Amino acid sequence: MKVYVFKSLPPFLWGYTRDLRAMWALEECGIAYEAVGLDCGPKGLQDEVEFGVVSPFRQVPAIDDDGYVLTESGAILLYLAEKSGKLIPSDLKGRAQVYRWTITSLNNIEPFSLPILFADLQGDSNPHLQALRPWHVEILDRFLPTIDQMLQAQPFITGADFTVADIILTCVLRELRKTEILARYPNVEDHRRRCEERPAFVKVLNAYEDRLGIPRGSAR
Ligand SMILES: N[C@@H](CCC(=O)N[C@@H](CS)C(=O)NCC(=O)O)C(=O)O
Repeated sequence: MKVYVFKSLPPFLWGYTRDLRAMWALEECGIAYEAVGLDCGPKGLQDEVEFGVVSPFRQVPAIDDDGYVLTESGAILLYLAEKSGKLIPSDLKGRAQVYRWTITSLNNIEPFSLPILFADLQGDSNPHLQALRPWHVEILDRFLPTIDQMLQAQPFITGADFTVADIILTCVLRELRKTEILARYPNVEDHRRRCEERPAFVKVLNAYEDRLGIPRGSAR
């Protein structure tokens, strides 16, 4: 399977990009893959002719499974789980819980975590995002207490087992890892730490840093 990932990125994006999600899931699912590296910006994913065929919005990640092309990190992770029969239960109701919490991360949390990340990265050069930051934090402070309580009662977001919903949750919450917000949610932070300690994530993060040609630990 081919997976389209970044091979160059500006430093402020190191460790935040969504190709990490796809690579992590491929490793966890034990699917053999070839990483196709693209440069960020013109001459890379914006201008590369072949990539326009693979990804309608010219965005990373994308996969090509023997001619079957898929984009959207959430869809890719669910596909990999279904294909391998790993990181997702086999029964319909169990699978629906994985869909539910994957969508919660992408639909309830990421629309607010991402603008907070960009507000912090862009600082005073983007007063509009700065002005919205308290409101975005307030909304997350509505969702995260529930997730914190859940993760106090169970090790993973859908229950006893690690699933692709935990990969998405971890990666979305990594967008907040340098903020003040997650310190308020110790069980959420503990979940993120446990997930990031998994050998598959460590391997993928090392490979990500090597591919970008950046020092070990700089995307952590
Ligand atoms: N909803 C998409 C978003 C993909 C996305 O925004 N990818 C970013 C990298 S994390 C990208 O390729 N940005 C470059 C661009 O949009 O030009 C997903 O979850 O896969």
